[in-house]
Amino acid sequence: MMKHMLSLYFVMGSVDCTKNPLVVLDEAIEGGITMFQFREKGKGALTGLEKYRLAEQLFERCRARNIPFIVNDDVDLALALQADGIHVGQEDEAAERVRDRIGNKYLGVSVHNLTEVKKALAAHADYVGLGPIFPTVSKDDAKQVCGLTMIEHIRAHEKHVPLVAIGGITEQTAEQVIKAGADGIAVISAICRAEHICEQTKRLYEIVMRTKQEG
Ligand code: 3NM
Repeated sequence: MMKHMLSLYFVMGSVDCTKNPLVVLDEAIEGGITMFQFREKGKGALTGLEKYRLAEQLFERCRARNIPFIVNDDVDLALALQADGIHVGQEDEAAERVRDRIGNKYLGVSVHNLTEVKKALAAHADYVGLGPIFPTVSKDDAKQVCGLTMIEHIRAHEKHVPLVAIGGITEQTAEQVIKAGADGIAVISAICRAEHICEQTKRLYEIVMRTKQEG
């Protein structure tokens, strides 16, 4: 179930969009995304009521199409909206504490190595997000690139952990990422920066699903 939802995980905030985020999400949903994360971060990001209003509208769209809606690094917002889950990084609120606060909502944790995967699992994370696999233009404070070998390394030691890969993943690299052992790809720019978002999303979905079936 979780491994299916991670297949094509779209991450986005208003800063990532060159047109109305609601339209971007509609097109991405039409194209076949399997999960969505609201990540309102970076220079010019909305805050306070504006952030809340946008989250509410994006959530509404996901709910109508049965797409799990995850909030990045804002437990209060996730709880206020009754979102489906929360995603936290290593520098955000500690995963154990977040788990206590959210009960059985989905909990995702960003990781960069096997030690962090084991810690996330101990905190009862539902999935881990590993990155950046490749160089990314979408995260100013991204860590050093970990490459496909880190996916293989983690998969070799944690056979069953639901794992989504993130960072610089494109139509050209999605297949390698799944073959290395990821259950899915999480992308910002591969969808946000596409000229035709729906068609691009369909292509990504097809690559991921075909490669997962082959494996
Ligand atoms: N987290 P794009 S990399 C949000 O390494 C995020 O944990 C990362 O955007 C991590 O698909 C990243 O445009 C940005 O590279 C992903």
